[in-house]
Amino acid sequence: MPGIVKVGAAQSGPIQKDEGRQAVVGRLLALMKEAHARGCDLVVFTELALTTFFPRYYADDRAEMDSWFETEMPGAATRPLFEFAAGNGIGFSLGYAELTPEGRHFNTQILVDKTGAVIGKYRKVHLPGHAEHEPERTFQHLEKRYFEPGDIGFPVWRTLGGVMGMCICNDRRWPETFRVMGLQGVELIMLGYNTPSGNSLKPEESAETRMHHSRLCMQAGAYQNATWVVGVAKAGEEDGHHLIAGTCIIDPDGFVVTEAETEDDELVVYDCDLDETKFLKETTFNFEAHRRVEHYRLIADRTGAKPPPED
Ligand code: CDT
Repeated sequence: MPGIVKVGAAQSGPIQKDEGRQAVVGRLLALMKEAHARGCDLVVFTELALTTFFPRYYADDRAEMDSWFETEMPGAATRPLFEFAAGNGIGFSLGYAELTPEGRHFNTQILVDKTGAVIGKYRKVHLPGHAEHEPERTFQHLEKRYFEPGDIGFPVWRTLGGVMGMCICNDRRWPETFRVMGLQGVELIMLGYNTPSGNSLKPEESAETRMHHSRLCMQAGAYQNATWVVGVAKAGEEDGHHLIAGTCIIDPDGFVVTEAETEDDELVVYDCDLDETKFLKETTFNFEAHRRVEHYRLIADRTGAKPPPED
């Protein structure tokens, strides 16, 4: 049907520290097979979908962490995903830790088309957490130690009959992420997340509040840019650390149209009609007609907030 992309949001349940790539890929492949059986055009996997969320572990020597990274994509372990995609005409998007031939480390998401070819790559721009061990935290979040910020920006790609974009986890908390893709006419944004249920610096913050924050920014990003958003969690109790679930698909009005019911491997499927992005793109969020860029300069010129001086 013109305009419709059937999307499978493939939530991952927890991946324990000692679970090997082959076993994990087996789980992802089972989700991809289910997606194919249910007629999906595209299956979206989560952030760092091949391993446990390793940035919670500190290593003095960061080279010790290189075993969590992929040096090639596809590699021996991930090739079955590409073979299934090509053999069955299904696209997918996969998050993983990327170690480049030059020795650079990125938190990366790729987009693979129905022929099994990598047609898009995104490297996480907004890296949360910290670079050094911080004992005052109830747990560590060392993305700033193990990754460098993405160097590709927020590109979009024409594929599957639409304009597709990607971002990763913490990126969803920043409206700039969505707007930069919105300005390129994005119609469907794929994003995976590993979001701890607790705040390491604010123990009283509830998991419900964390879920609220997650949904709030994805729903706002969808509506304000008239785009579909596919948010895919890695969920559940991972090596004693709980991650929120809440995998969902959000329409261009900002409504959650379907969502996961569990904290396990679970596929959530929806027919995303890309034509539904048109109304808001042509009216309320007709950027050409309504944006006032002459007043937005600070957004690109200033990084930190600077309140006016006190009297
Ligand atoms: N993976 C990732 O980016 N997680 C972060 C946790 C930071 S807590 C605000 C997230 O934004 O969900």
